[in-house]
Amino acid sequence: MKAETLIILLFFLSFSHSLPTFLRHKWLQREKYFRHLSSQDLKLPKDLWFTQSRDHFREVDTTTWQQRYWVNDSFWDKENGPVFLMIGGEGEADPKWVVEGEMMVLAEKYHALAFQLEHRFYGKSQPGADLSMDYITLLNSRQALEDLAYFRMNMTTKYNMTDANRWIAFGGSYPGALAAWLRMKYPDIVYGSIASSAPIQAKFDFYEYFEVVSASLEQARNGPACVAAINAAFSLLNKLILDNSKWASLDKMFNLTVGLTTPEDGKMLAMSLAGIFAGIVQYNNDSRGSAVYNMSLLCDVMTNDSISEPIDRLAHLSRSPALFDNDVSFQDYVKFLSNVTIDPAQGDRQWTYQTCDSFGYFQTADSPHQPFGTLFDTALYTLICNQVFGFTEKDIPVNVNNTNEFYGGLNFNKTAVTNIVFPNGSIDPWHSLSVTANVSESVTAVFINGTAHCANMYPANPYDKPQLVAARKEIDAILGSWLAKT
Ligand SMILES: *[C@@H]1O[C@H](CO)[C@@H](O)[C@H](O)[C@H]1NC(C)=O
Ligand SMILES: *[C@@H]1O[C@H](CO)[C@@H](O)[C@H](O)[C@H]1NC(C)=O
Ligand SMILES: *[C@@H]1O[C@H](CO)[C@@H](O)[C@H](O)[C@H]1NC(C)=O
Ligand SMILES: *[C@@H]1O[C@H](CO)[C@@H](O)[C@H](O)[C@H]1NC(C)=O
Ligand SMILES: *[C@@H]1O[C@H](CO)[C@@H](O)[C@H](O)[C@H]1NC(C)=O
Ligand SMILES: *[C@@H]1O[C@H](CO)[C@@H](O)[C@H](O)[C@H]1NC(C)=O
Ligand SMILES: *[C@@H]1O[C@H](CO)[C@@H](O)[C@H](O)[C@H]1NC(C)=O
Ligand SMILES: *[C@@H]1O[C@H](CO)[C@@H](O)[C@H](O)[C@H]1NC(C)=O
Ligand SMILES: *[C@@H]1O[C@H](CO)[C@@H](O)[C@H](O)[C@H]1NC(C)=O
Ligand SMILES: *[C@@H]1O[C@H](CO)[C@@H](O)[C@H](O)[C@H]1NC(C)=O
Ligand SMILES: *[C@@H]1O[C@H](CO)[C@@H](O)[C@H](O)[C@H]1NC(C)=O
Ligand SMILES: CC(=O)N[C@H]1CO[C@H](CO)[C@@H](O)[C@@H]1O
Repeated sequence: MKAETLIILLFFLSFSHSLPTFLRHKWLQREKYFRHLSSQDLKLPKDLWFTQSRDHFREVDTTTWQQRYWVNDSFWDKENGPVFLMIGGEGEADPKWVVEGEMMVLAEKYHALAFQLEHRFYGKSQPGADLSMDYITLLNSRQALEDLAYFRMNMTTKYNMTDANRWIAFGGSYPGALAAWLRMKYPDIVYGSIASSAPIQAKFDFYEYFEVVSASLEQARNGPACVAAINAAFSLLNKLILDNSKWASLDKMFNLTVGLTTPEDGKMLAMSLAGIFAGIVQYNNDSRGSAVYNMSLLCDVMTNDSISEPIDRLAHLSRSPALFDNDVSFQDYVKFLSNVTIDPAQGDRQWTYQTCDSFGYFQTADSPHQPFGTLFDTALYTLICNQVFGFTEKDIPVNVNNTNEFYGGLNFNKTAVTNIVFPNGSIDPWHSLSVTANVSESVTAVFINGTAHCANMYPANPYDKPQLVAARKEIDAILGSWLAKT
C-alpha cells in the first residue's frame, strides 16, 4: 500500500504489537525496523476468545462478538495473588506482553495472574463484518471500558476469584489512558492502575507535541545546531511548497512517487518530513535494542556540512525507506483510510476514527516554538476526518470537549480518584497531555528524565539509564504498597 504518509500524525504509538501506539501509518512500516518487544523466540500463550456484547449502551442490541485475550497463570497464587490486566490498544495486541516486560517481572514477584485483552476493532477482535460506518461508530473508549469491566466480571467467575485477588490495570499510551479512566470510572473493577505515557487530556490542536520534539532534539549530540539546521531546512521547504512553480523541483528532491498537485499534498509532504524526527524522538533508544536511528544519528546528518544545504540533508534522510514514505499524496492517503476491509495488521482507519470522534491529538506545526515550518495544521486533519468519515469542521472540537468533560481530562476529581501512577518520559512528546507531577498521596507521577514513550514497560536491558532503572523500582514499590493494604 502506498498510501502512506502520514503519520505521525496520528500519533500514538502503538501498542500494536501492543506497544503504545501513537504514531501511525508510516510508522507501521517503521515497525519493521523498530518494533521488537524482544528478539527472543518465546513460547507464546494461545489465543482465547471471550463472548462480548456489541453495544453496551443499547440493551436492545443483544448481538455478541468474539474478543481475543491471553492469559499467563504460571506465577499465580490463587489464594491471594493479584490479577494484572494489560489493556490492548490501537493496533493488534501482541501476546508477548503476558510473557515479558515490566508487567511480567512484577507478576512473578507478586504471584499474579496475567491477562491481556485486545481492544475492540483492532487485530482479530472485530465486532463488525467490516470497518464501515455501520460498525465503526461502536469504536470508542467508553465501549472499550465496558468491555474491560465485563471481561473482569466474567473472569472472576471463571477463575473462582475472591476479593483477595485484586485487579491492577496496566497500559501504555492510549491504553495507559484507558487504564487511568478504568480506575476513575470503575473503581470497583480495578484496585489500581499503572498508566504509562497516558495522554488523559484530549486536545484538538496538539501543537505541544512538536515543541517537545524540538526540546528533545536540543539534547542530542550537537542539539542546538541540529535544531537550527532543521529550522533552516523547513523554512526553505515552506517557501517552496507555497510556490507551486517549485513543486516539480520538490518532487525531484524528495523522489515523490506521486507529484505534488494540491496544497494538501504540500502539507502532507511537510508533515511526513517532520514525522522523520517525531518518529525517532518518540521512540528514541527505547529498551527494545533495535535503534537503527536515534536522535543523535539524525542530528549527525542535519549538521553534516559536507552535505551542502540543510534542505539537502533533509532530502538525504528522506532517502531511507525506514524513515520516509515517498508517496505523500493526500488523495492516496484518504483512499487508504477509506478502505473498510478488516486486516488484523492495520489500525490506521480505526485510530484515525478515534481521533476524529473523540480525541483530536492533532500534531500540528501551529506553535512558533518548533522548527518544522507552519504548514500542517488542524485544517489538514479536519479535512481527513471529513473526507474519510464525514465529520464536519464543527464536530471535532466539540467531540474533544465532550471527551474531556466525560473523563475530566487533567482536571479529574483529585479527591475522588486514588491509586493511579503515571510514568512518563521527559523526551516523549506525549507527556504534555499526561500527569507529570504528584496529584495526591495515591495519584502520583513517575517522571523519567531522558526516556521516550513508554520506556518503563519494556524488558530491562543493560543500557537502561539509571533513572529508568529507578523508575521501575519506584513503580514496583507503589504497586507493592497497594497490594499490601488490607
Ligand atoms: C508466563 O511467563 C513466563 C515468563 O515471564 C514464562 O516463563 C511462562 O512460560 C509463561 N507462562 C505461560 C503459560 O505462558
Ligand atoms: C462469561 O462468559 C461465558 C461465555 O463466554 C458465559 O457463559 C458466562 O455466563 C459469562 N459469565 C458472566 C458472569 O458474565
Ligand atoms: C471453580 O470452581 C468450580 C466449582 O467449585 C470448579 O468446578 C472449577 O474447576 C473451578 N475453576 C477453576 C478455574 O478453578
Ligand atoms: C526513488 O524512489 C523509487 C521508488 O519509488 C526508488 O526505486 C528509487 O531508487 C528512488 N531514487 C532515489 C534516488 O532514492
Ligand atoms: C542508546 O542505546 C545504546 C545501545 O543500544 C547505548 O550504547 C547508548 O548509551 C544509549 N544512549 C542513550 C542516550 O541512552
Ligand atoms: C545511537 O545509536 C547508535 C547505534 O545505532 C549507538 O551507537 C549510539 O550510542 C546511539 N547514540 C545515542 C546518543 O544514543
Ligand atoms: C557527512 O556526509 C558525508 C557524505 O554523505 C559522509 O561521507 C560523512 O561520513 C558524513 N559525516 C558524518 C560525521 O556523519
Ligand atoms: C483494502 O484492504 C485490504 C486489506 O488490507 C486489501 O487486501 C485490499 O487490497 C485493500 N483495497 C484497496 C482498494 O486498496
Ligand atoms: C472547548 O473547550 C475549550 C476549553 O474549555 C473552549 O475554549 C472551547 O471554546 C470549547 N470549544 C467548543 C467547540 O465547545
Ligand atoms: C470530588 O469528589 C469528592 C469525593 O467523592 C466529592 O465530594 C466532590 O463533590 C467531587 N468534586 C467535584 C467537583 O465533582
Ligand atoms: C535531566 O538530565 C539532564 C542531563 O542529562 C540534566 O541536565 C537535567 O537537569 C535533568 N532534569 C531534571 C528535571 O532532573
Ligand atoms: C515530578 C516531576 O518530575 N515533574 C516534572 C514534569 O515535567 C516537567 C517538564 O515537562 C518538569 O519540569 C517537572 O519537573
